[in-house]
Amino acid sequence: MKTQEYIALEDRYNAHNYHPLDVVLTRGEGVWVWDVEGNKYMDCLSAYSALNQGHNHPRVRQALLEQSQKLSLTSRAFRNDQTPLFAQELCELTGQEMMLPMNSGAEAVETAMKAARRWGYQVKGIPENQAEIIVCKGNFHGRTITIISFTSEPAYQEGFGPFTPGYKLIPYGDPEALEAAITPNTAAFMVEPIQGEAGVVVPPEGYMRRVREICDRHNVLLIADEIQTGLGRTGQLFACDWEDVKPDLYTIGKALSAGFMPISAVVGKREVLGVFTPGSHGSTFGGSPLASAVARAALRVIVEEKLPERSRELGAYFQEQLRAIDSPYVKEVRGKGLFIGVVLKPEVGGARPFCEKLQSLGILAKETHRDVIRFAPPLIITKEELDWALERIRQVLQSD
Ligand code: IF1
Repeated sequence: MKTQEYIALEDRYNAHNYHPLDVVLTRGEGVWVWDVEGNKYMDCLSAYSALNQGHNHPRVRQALLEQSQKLSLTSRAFRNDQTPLFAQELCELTGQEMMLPMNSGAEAVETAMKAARRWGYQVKGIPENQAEIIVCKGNFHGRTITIISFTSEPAYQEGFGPFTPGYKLIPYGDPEALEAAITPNTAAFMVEPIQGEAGVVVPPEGYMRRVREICDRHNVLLIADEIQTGLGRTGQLFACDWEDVKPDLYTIGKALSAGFMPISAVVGKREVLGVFTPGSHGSTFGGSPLASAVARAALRVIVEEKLPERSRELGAYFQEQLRAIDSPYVKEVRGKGLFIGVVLKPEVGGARPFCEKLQSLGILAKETHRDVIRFAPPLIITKEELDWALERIRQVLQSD
């Protein structure tokens, strides 16, 4: 079948909740993907950072194959010999005490918020049903009804009400606004250390450290949503590490499976995750033996292939080279490590045509918030491959 036939099928049978680039991919290896016509592209999106280890990483694939031949799923009604090792290895790697495995990122976020509310009632002593969670404008934490209840993006909410109460929105990057919003009923502050969907927005230096100190002073939990920024993407294992901040809970997902299947988790303090009792929360597939084996391999690759260090070094080079491009269209290049947004001037009229032009030159990237081209290639990328991409990015960003 040809590209247009696949697109026609998808248009007819798949709900139109996305507007993808018109490329139909059929194979991936490392930073490269191939479409059904045989064209080769560099993947500079990495499935929104779910592919930090690259497509089809051989070691993770091997773990998937081996485990799939032994035991895929038990449900958590029975125990298995993979989940405990996944839990231990994740806690040891992240320096946390306990974890709770789920599937999607949104589920990890829901889990963290349930933990925070219950902690608020049982440990902090918030009166029943009064717990508040503070979040930031421009946030992206997922698509469930509760999560879109506190989005500041009207497109994510339209037609989906009524919404879940108990949330307060404050400006991002403003510690004073956090302090002013806290009440005795505040259970948690949930924040992305760098906002992804908002267009790779890096907060002012010292923000997370100030936030940590304010949360400590008011006995408010700090939940860092590192589903996109975590697991090496920004040049540290977690973006919080840039300021030596340890949150009470991390939400992680995406690259936790190296892109093989949906795997997410909340990892954090025993005092908080300890509030869950049998029957209070769960998931059929969360922490399955298959998922656990895949996640263990995905984490090993992050550590052994030094993906955070690679992201830091290559990201600095990539950003420097992008900033050096003399472009009439670019307003700003921002980001940390290989988590980069090229912000176009508003009068340019949007990043989509630039992404289409990049596609025609063999680079897949995606616009975000109309004016930002996001570059987030797999962290296994080499300098030579980055130079290959830069040559093409220069062609697109320089005036013709
Ligand atoms: C879509 C964005 C990225 C996330 C953070 C939780 C989740 C995400 C910080 C939920 C998910 C995604 C999902 C995807 C596009 C995407 C995205 F542009 F929308 F914001 F990555 F930048 N927390 N991010 O970034 O995780 O439930 O999807 O596993 O919804 O279109 P999920």
